[in-house]
Amino acid sequence: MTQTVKIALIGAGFFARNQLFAWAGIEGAEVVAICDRDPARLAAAGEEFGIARRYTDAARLFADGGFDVADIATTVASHRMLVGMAAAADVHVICQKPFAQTLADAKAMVAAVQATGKTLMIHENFRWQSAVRQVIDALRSGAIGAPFFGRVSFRSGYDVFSGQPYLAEGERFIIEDLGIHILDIARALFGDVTRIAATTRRVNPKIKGEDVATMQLLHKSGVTSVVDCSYATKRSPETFPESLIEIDGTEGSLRLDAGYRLTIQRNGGSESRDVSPPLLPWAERPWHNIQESVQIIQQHFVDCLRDGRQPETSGADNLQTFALVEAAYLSAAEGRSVDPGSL
Ligand code: NAD
Ligand code: 89Y
Repeated sequence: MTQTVKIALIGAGFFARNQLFAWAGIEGAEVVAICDRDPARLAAAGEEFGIARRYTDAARLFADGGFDVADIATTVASHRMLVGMAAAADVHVICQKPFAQTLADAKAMVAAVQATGKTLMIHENFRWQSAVRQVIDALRSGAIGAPFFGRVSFRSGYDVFSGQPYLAEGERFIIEDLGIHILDIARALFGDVTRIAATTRRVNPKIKGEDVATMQLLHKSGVTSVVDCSYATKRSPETFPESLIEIDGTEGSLRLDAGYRLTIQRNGGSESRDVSPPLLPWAERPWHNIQESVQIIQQHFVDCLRDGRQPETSGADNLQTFALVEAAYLSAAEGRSVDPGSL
């Protein structure tokens, strides 16, 4: 594929703005149409990014066509319907996380796009944050030998509810919204999981779902990892939205500490470096870490289309991350460990 990749973005809300900025920075990609059922949001995004083709009805967007990729940036309730429409229109698909409301839906959505032969990528971007990527690369290069223990930790008191009010309203919160990313990082580091045990708590009385989750994972590789997430942690410095990582390996250990400092220790020596993400021209702190990963994952998608390969977080791959989310909720509800493969 050498010509421009034409994209239609559906859902012009809080997060889509990052996706629109990122597309504008990717050579050979162009957003040709935009859709949001909210006319005010549609107009605001259309004006800011100079997109003339605007729709309030996704069915009309697909009927008019003229694009190669549907980039779905709506909240989860509409994902199944929109992915179905994209499959029927025979276009490639990017869909935001959480991919679906149930694992059965997620499997059906993967099958629907697979039947068309088109590419489906879940916008699972945290594993693409440049600091996290440095950890993945160091581990895969054997910097600390074979890993046997890992911890991926996201603890914050940042107010995510003002930008995303729906997060306060769902029966489920932190595992489905944020833990999904952190579980995906654990998979990127240590591979797929055979058992997970989780506990959850709601600390903030103003929200419906859980805002603390502590999960222990046994990976097929033999690694045990702890994935812990909290939006109830009042501490200074506030580390939102950093994922902190520590890994023990047979030859040494590695830490990604607060402030984007990566330390690798081996043979009695210690090497530490700053792996802070760049501040892209359109980005703002503290979100710049996430914003850069949006640019990187969208570039990865375009590269995959050009090279005819599957994205790292393809729909099929994401079923494993999604199953971990479901298994974590089941484990917490029933007080037992769960094999995500059994779901
Ligand atoms: P939002 O509510 O601000 O925006 C969603 C938009 O979609 C709204 O403007 C709404 O009108 C529109 N919409 C909903 N259903 C539609 C339909 N059927 N047709 C057309 N438009 C429709 O939500 P948000 O905070 O931008 O989140 C969107 C998605 O992005 C969520 O799934 C969320 O989990 C995800 N998200 C991902 C990251 C990340 O780092 N990957 C960060 C934040 C949010
Ligand atoms: O929705 C969430 C996400 O995907 O990244 C951070 C976030 O915006 C709030 O938890």
